[in-house]
Amino acid sequence: MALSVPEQGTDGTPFTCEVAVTAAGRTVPAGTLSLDLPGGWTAAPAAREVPPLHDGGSRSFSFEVTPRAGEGPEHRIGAVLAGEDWRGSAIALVTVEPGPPCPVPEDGLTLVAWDPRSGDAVADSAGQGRDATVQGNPAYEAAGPTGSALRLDGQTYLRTAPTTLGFLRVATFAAEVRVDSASGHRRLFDWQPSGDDGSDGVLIDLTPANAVRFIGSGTNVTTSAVVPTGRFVDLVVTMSDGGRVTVYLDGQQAATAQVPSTGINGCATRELRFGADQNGGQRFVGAVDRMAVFAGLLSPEEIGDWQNRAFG
Ligand SMILES: [Ca+2]
Repeated sequence: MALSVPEQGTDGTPFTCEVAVTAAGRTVPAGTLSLDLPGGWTAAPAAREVPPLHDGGSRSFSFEVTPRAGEGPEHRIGAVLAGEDWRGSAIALVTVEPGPPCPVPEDGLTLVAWDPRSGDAVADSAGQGRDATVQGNPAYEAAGPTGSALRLDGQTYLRTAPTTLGFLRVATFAAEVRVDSASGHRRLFDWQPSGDDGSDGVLIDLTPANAVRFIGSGTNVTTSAVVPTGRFVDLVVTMSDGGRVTVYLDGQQAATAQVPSTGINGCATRELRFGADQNGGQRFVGAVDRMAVFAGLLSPEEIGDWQNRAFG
């Protein structure tokens, strides 16, 4: 018996599985041919009756198999031909890329958009309900691109109620920030347990040298993009489907880095923060005006227009 299947399958897309039965050296009596499939997979028909095959004879039987993504990529398919008191079998392997562990947001969706103006509440202009609260001192400066920037005095940061982001194959993070000094690691966006290696969630921060760092998609990369101090900078970080991280400063590409193409696992539920980690530490010092996160990859041409995309 021999099983013929494609090397690669796609979740939910049927493929043909061909089973060749050959009688070599003896007659194969009549039997029932069926497939032994991974959980959730289906075959049509479920079974086929195989007539007796005389020595030297050969016949092929086909099944339509619908695969399902599982936890790992490799799946084993078995074919079993069985009679009253005998059975023969064969196996083959099919690769099906694992599916995301939770839903992927609509491509390009604005996940959150904040424009701090006054007080301790910052509404989510994206309409996704990710409103933020100012933790610390809600003090504003008549500065920044909108003329109302939230002062981040070392005690102050933004936090949402616990929220899930979904699985992000691509993402864009954007903020108008002013860095006042360089000292230690300081958070920009944070939706990741402290100390995580990037397999759970994502964060973007500045290193002690003000270089932009990205932790997500299972890894930690410090880019060569250094944010200048003392003035507002339009900072955008994109992650492509292939794991390409690009940092733009004031609309110009400043650095690229590579992370695995796994994607950002945003499936947990935790606070989205700007300016501090999940423990309230590693606080950013300076000021911030508009911020947004997109479940999409903004192209170099679209980078300069992220504010309109987020706030209309
Ligand atoms: Ca503002």
